[in-house]
Amino acid sequence: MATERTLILFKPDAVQRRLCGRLLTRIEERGLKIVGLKMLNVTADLAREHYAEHVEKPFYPLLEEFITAAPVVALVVQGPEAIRVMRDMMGATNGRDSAPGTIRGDYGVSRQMNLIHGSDGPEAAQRRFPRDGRAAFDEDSAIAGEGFDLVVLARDNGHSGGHGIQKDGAVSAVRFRLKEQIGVEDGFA
Ligand code: D4T
Repeated sequence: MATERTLILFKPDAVQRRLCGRLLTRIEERGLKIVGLKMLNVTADLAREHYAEHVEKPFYPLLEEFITAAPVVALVVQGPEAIRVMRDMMGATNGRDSAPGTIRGDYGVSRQMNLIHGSDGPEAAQRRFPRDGRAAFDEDSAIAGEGFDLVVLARDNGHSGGHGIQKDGAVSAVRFRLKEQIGVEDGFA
């Protein structure tokens, strides 16, 4: 039984719907340990890196628009087989296919606005928090609570207002689509 670390994102819809506390609670109550946490804006560059396997797919432009349009909460979660345990807790990609009791199955019916991301394997976990100079989630620094700003600062190219709130236009775009798709207003207005 391996102790693992996995990168989890609470996506913009989870943040805007004020679900972060509930999601953190579920993770902690399961017995997993949060070893780092940061709110950040995902830039277009970071989105392309994060979703490298999807960049050429037809749904990617909308996915990038969604994931970059408002803040996410990124966390590193540690525990026994944490990658698989988190994936099981998240449920199927499409909220409509997710079993009740899973995060996506309990809180959503959307495929794109599916609340949460979790690394799907050690390779993805590694790639998605790389260990080069701009790594945010280096294992040792995560434990120490250091390093979390690095990827954000390196990638924060003036896109945000400095506190994780993006330009009005981008937020409005997500607000509109959230309201249209799940009937929930933006939380940062
Ligand atoms: P992530 O990567 O966000 O944890 O989600 P999954 O691992 O469960 O699902 P994925 O990689 O197949 O998809 C990534 C992301 O793209 C969105 N998506 C997916 C979308 O908007 N339209 C689509 O047709 C598909 C397949 C949802 C999750």
